[in-house]
Amino acid sequence: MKIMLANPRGFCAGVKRAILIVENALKIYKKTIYVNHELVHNQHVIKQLRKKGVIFVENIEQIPDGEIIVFSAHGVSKKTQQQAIQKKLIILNATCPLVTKVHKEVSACSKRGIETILIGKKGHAEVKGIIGQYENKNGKIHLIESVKDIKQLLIKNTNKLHFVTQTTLSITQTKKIISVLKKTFPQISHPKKEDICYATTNRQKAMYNLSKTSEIILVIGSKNSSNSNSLKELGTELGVLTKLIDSVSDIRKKWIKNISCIGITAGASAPEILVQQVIQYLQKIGFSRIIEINGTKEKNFFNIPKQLLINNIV
Ligand code: 0CN
Ligand code: SF4
Repeated sequence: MKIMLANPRGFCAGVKRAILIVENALKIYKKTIYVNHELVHNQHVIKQLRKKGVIFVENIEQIPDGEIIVFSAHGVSKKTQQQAIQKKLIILNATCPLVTKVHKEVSACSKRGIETILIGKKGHAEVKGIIGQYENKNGKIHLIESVKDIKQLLIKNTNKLHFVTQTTLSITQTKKIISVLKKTFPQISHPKKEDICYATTNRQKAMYNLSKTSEIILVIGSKNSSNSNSLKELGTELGVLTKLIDSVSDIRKKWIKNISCIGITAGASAPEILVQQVIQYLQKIGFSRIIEINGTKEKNFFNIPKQLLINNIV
């Protein structure tokens, strides 16, 4: 009985950077660090940071004036940023640079009054932050989640229209939406480089190889993690029973009964230790062979703000 391990899997550069920002801030400031929203969407990471004294809030009004706030990897609206400034909070921005790229696009459209369509998941923190970059009252940002939402769109000037996407969506689903969007609005402009990020893309590519041999795929990631859900959806689309699990304790024996090959991957916010715990459990019950599948090598790295460098070593 064997285990197939996806590559790449787990932490992306944006998540590593966000965690390092908080950990270094704890060491440097030696006081309570507040984070707006969950720093990254992973229960294990959040639990570990809580143990170190980090306080997570959904509304920055909950933070006393003058304290330290970290903006989560998913980014915040301009309004939230303003509120933080008004409260004289010390702002440490852990927004992933690839989310900031989308913010800049939307902000530019807003300034030029170009109506913008955002493909994304309603209510998701990143989506709220992106929508919150569009402040022009004479223009509008429209959120669509699916092809059927396109029909409902009321666009003032279809010649001045742009689209962007959330960074962690399913590539296949998003392609379908974009193709209908382009047919419906032939003049629509779009980003030069795709908004779906490299980490989302590479982890989804790795699912294809994993699905070839696996009878079941375990995706390690939390329920509110968009990129982890995209992996789960893709596995299911590829015809493999795919389960999203937070940790080893979520595995049900009935899923793996009579199974000889289990695929394992992890979302961009899931730490490798959770993968290793799953492997250890499976090894104990007879999955003795581990095969690491080759995949795209990731060299992406994002710097942290200078004031958070410790001994100038990141
Ligand atoms: O799981 P994450 O924290 O976030 P989503 O996939 O839900 O967006 O992973 C990091 C991604 C970002 C931003
Ligand atoms: Fe950045 Fe992509 Fe990671 Fe999100 S999943 S933090 S956009 S690199």
